[in-house]
Amino acid sequence: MKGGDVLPILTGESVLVLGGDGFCGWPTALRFSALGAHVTIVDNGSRRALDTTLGIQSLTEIRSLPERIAAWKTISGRKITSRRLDIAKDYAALVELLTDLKPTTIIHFAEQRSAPYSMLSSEGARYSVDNNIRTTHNLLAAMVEAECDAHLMHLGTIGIYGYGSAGMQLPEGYAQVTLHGSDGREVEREILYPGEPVSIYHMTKQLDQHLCAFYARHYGLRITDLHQGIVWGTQTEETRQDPRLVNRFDHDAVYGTVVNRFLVQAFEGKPLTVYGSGRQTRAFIHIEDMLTCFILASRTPPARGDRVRILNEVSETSSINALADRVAALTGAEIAHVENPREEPESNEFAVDRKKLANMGLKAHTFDDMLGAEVEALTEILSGRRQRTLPSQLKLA
Ligand code: NAD
Ligand code: USQ
Repeated sequence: MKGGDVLPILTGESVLVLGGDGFCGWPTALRFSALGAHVTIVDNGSRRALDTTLGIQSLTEIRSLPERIAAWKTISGRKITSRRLDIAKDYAALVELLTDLKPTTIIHFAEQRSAPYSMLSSEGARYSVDNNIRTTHNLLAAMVEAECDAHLMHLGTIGIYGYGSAGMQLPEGYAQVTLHGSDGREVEREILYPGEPVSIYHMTKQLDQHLCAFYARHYGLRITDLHQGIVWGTQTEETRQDPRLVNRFDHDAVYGTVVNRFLVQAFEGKPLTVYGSGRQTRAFIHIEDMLTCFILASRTPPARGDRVRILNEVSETSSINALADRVAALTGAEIAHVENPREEPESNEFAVDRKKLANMGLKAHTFDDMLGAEVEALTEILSGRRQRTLPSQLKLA
């Protein structure tokens, strides 16, 4: 179900993409637009501002949001509208927007998403909590106030549970427990699976999950919380149609995720920086599969009165060592074990139940299927920029 297939299956839908200028949000806005939805992006530009503050930048040359949107109109003939709005701060404008727009689907990406940034300083921690909890709670409260019946898809994260699955698969949100009453009775309950986040950022996602559960239970909002793994890959069917549509690609130590970092390190002829033992195991999903998950989830919203639906959005798990080995095999890069700058368990197993999206039709791609193509895509992206940033072309070994 890619944009290239262009079946306008979403005609008549009004989709609000909060954080639609970001790495996940921009390709999502394009995919929903390509499928016929009327898309509105809300973003406050905070991520671009943080890049400036931290002295980092996307490897790809991303255009301003108005330029991106204008390019999409030229190329596809489809209109995306946008609003610059701080969802954490301008509650009244958010209520007004929901009242006027009456979206059928809201996809909420608008949060500070770097675990390292949230642990860098008290400023990073406080900003992450203030921003993330307020965007989510303002949105939920605004939906109630504006009597908005949209299906809300919130971006959560699989790491809210910590990184151990106690010899079992992490369930999709809920766990059956047996409690023992004072009279000796056994009481069966189904509870939200307990989180054990290892960063302030991941903790904000756990708090979000409780907010979503409350608003679904108490106000009948229809909510899906997608517990997403580390998204890898850069370009999608739509973003590769024109250089002005290119997605962002972070590879610095704060916002760059591990696959991107390893690929760029290989490109630069530097060793791959495996933190600590490399026996940390993480969950991953390719960016095209991420888009498919959003389409699948948007087509099957929960009913009013349902509890918050939790979907584990993960294609595979891998240790960082195994990932480094794969990148090294593809590129000939060296591997270096460096001191781990993060506070995280040095070693963990990680198994995740991901049947729900598979049952909806997700046929997930793996590193085996897609990593070689990503190396080629990156080579293509960088071919115009090599002189400025990177010394050598990646060679497929
Ligand atoms: P990103 O930083 O690229 O994009 C987030 C966007 O939200 C930015 O454009 C930012 O300006 C905007 N934003 C932040 N706070 C805002 C506010 N108060 N008002 C309006 N706009 C605001 O991040 P991303 O990688 O696209 O991640 C999107 C979401 O997906 C996040 O919630 C993140 O936690 C989640 N997620 C990402 C990954 C991943 O690997 N990238 C994995 C799992 C979950
Ligand atoms: N790592 C290295 N070397 C590096 C960079 C990272 O070994 O050069 C290791 C880290 O120590 C960590 C693992 O790779 O053990 C993953 O780190 P990451 O930066 O790729 O991803 P993470 O911090 O987990 O965060 C990312 C996104 C976040 C999302 C999360 C999904 O930034 O928004 O929520 O993935 S998850 O952690 O599965 O919940």
